[in-house]
Parts: sequence; structure tokens; C-alpha cells
Amino acid sequence: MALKLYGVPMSTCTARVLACLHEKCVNFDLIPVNLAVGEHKQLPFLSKNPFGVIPVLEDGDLTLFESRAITAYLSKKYKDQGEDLLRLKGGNLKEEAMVGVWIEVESQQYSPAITPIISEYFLAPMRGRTPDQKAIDDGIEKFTKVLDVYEARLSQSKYLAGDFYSLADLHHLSYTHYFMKSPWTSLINSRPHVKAWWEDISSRPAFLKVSQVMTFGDKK
Ligand SMILES: N[C@@H](CCC(=O)N[C@@H](CS)C(=O)NCC(=O)O)C(=O)O
Repeated sequence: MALKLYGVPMSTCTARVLACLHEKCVNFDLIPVNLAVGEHKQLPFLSKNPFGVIPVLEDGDLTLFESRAITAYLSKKYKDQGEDLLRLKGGNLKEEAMVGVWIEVESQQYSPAITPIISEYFLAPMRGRTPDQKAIDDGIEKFTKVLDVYEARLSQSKYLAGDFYSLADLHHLSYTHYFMKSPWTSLINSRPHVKAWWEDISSRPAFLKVSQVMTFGDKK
């Protein structure tokens, strides 16, 4: 039975899982969730994720939420096909550990800095709210410091965990994709190693399949 992914392809967290499914060459059915009518805040969706957010993955009788936990599950379950996103196959514990470090960095440093910028700049106007400039400014300040660390790291290795693409890199794709439609792209483009990394990871065929429908912020 094919996996079922409940979500919306334009949403960053759904896109994170979609990119992983494509990297792992896994068949799945995408079940759209109508956020506009609050389908995610009602049953039966709440029985799949009590926090009322997308995405959710169903694999037979297993129901998972939290996009990063879903991608980790997929990377382990399908370790013998597609890209080895967690470095499970070579038996190299150090590489696997470094993937773990940079997965945490994305979730604990990068994401908290970039998320308010995306939410305020793109989502607030869609929700009829004026963007909170202070939240954007604080996000930019934090993100600048995070990117300085990334520039140093990526001057030592091609990708975050080493000279191999991993789940740590993949987790950055969806938010950075939208960030690159914002007025602050120079934060990425002025750092040569971060820029080269971004151009490399965002042009992978698995992500191109996902990014072509991530159209928030596109000029009409
Ligand atoms: N940490 C969760 C975050 C999930 C999340 O916030 N999803 C957003 C879309 S990216 C959502 O469902 N937003 C709708 C809402 O909060 O009403 C994950 O990574 O899956």
C-alpha cells in the first residue's frame, strides 16, 4: 500500500517531506488538506496530528507527524534505495554523527532565525495582517550570525555534514527557497560558500520537482 502524505505542496513543512520522498524514490499519495477551511483543526485530521498542523504521513497503521521525524523515518526505512541521506550504508559512525549535528543546527539555529522572516514577510499579508517589522529585523539579525557560521563551515566541506549531501542539507531547502524570493537574498549571495551550497542543493532534481509549485511570493 502506498504511503499517504497529508499536506499542501506549497507549505514548507510538507515540501521538506516531499523532497525526501523524491530523493528516496518512494511512491506516495498526496492527500490535500484544505487549510483555508480549517480542515487541519478538525476531526478527522486532529486524530492524525493533535497539534492541528501539516504534514502527516501514514504508512499502514503507523501515523507520523513532525516533518523532520518523518524524513528521518523515510531515510531509515528506505535506506537501500535513493540517496543515503543519513549515511547509514557505509558504516561510518562519524559521518552519521555529523549529519545528526547539522540536523539539530537547522532545527535549533537556522529555522528559528529564518521562520519569522518568512512568516511575517509572506504570510502576514496573506492573513490580512501588517508584517511585524521588529520580528523581521530580529530574524535578520539572528540569521546573519547563523549564516556567518555556515560560511565558515561550508568553506571546509562542500555540504554541512561533510563532502556528501545529507538530510541535514535537505532540511534547509523549503524555508531558504522562500527566503530567496524576499528582499534579503544578499545575506545568502554575499557569502560565496553559502551561495554555492544553496545553488547546488536547490538544483537537485528531487527538489526541483517540489519547488516548481512553491509559488508564494512569485510576482503575478
Ligand atoms: N514542526 C512542525 C511544524 C508544522 C507546521 O507548523 N505546519 C504548518 C505549515 S508549514 C501548518 O500546518 N500551518 C497551519 C496552521 O498552523 O494553522 C513540522 O515540522 O512538521
